[in-house]
This record gives sequence, structure tokens and C-alpha cells, in this order.
Amino acid sequence: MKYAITLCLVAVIIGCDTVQKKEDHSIIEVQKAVASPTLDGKVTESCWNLSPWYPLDQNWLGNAFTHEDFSGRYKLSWDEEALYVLVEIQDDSLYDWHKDPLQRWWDDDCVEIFIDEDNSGGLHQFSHNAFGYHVALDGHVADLGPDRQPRLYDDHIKTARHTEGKTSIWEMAVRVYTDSYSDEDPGEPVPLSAGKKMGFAVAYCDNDGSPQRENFIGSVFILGADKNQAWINADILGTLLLVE
Ligand SMILES: [Ca+2]
Ligand SMILES: [Ca+2]
Ligand SMILES: [Ca+2]
Ligand SMILES: [Ca+2]
Repeated sequence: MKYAITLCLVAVIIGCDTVQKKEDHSIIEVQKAVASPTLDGKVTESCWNLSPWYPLDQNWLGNAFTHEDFSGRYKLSWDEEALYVLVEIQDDSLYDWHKDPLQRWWDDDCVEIFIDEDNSGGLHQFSHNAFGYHVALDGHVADLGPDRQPRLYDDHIKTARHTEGKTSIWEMAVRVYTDSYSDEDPGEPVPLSAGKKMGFAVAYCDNDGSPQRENFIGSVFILGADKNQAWINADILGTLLLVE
């Protein structure tokens, strides 16, 4: 009997990526925008004044880095149409070696946006239980689909990057899709509303000319030695609470 129960549990875990997120952590209350920001990489809109800067400073992968090598922070806002993410990155060298957006996209400089629409937590590497978008320097958005093949999700995130010297501002509108999203029949994003909770993290892949990315820096603290988990497990994502 015990064997049968164990088998059932394993079947449930394998058969369904969605398990309950153990607990909300790294909780951020996100204020609604009165007017949606203009995506131009310039921080001139009132919605950005309503958001504090949040640190992007957790080294998920790679050796310790210096402030000159990388520093990052971000702001958040939302309206019915989208979650707005403003990411400010200081990076000593912008590197885009793979011009094909579906070739080793994680080894070029890119911003990653992780979204778990229903804050369910659970595995999402080969499902849409959560999305792990890689936003490249050229604006292309890549993630693995349930068929384990990389795909472009350029419609999901509109981004504008403005770079001056070593500082880049990425201003993004993220359209949010549920875990029932189908690559064959995308449908419409969900309208956002106050009180909604979503799993969320932002990260940056920093490469300054190496064969592989040198660092992967994220926005949430991850317990344990293996911190490269956001692309697999939505449990580690923080929780956004939309307020107005
Ligand atoms: Ca702007
Ligand atoms: Ca760097
Ligand atoms: Ca989910
Ligand atoms: Ca770089």
C-alpha cells in the first residue's frame, strides 16, 4: 500500500508541473501606473517615481564580480495591460556574440524575466507553468517551449534599451500569460488587477567576451549551493502583489 501511494505521488509530481508554492517570499507590493510608461529607455514617467529601486545583486552563477564588472537594480509598475519592469544595468562590456537569437542565448548579455502568473511555484523548465524570458541586447525574447525547443516570444515583452557609457536602461512591458498558454494557439494575455499575486524574479547574464557567460545575477536570494534554479523551479521566485 505504501509503495502504491509513493508511486501515485511520483506520478502526480511527474505528470503535473504545478505544485503549490511552499510560501511567498521576497514579497514586493507593486503600485499601479496612472498612465503606462513610454518605452524609450528613459526614466521620465511618474509611474517610476512610485516604485523604489530594488537590488539586482544575488550572484547565482560564476565567480565574485566587481562593481565595475556589473551592478544592477530595477523598478516595477503595472496596469491592466502589462507588468512594467525598468532595469538599470552597469556593465563594463556589452557582448552579443551569437547573432542567432535561438543559439546559446544565455551566453550573451541579456536580461531575464521570470513570471509565474498564478504564483503556483513548481517546475517549469519544459512547460508554461512559469516563463523564463531571455531579453537579448537586440530585443529578441527567447525561452524553451514544452517541446524542449527554443522559441521566440517577442510578442510577450516589448523592450527599449537606452545605453549611455556603461549604463543601460531596459524599459519593458511584459504581457502576462497563464500556464495554459499554447505555442500553437497563443490566445490573449490576462488583464492584470489589484490583489493579484505573481511569482517574479529578474536576472542578468553578464558576459564580457568569454566562451560562456561569466555571471548570472538574480534578484532573489536562493538557499543552498546550486543557485542556478530559476529556469527550472518557480518555487524560488519572489512574489509580487499588485496594489493601487
Ligand atoms: Ca520611459
Ligand atoms: Ca561585465
Ligand atoms: Ca504557474
Ligand atoms: Ca557584459
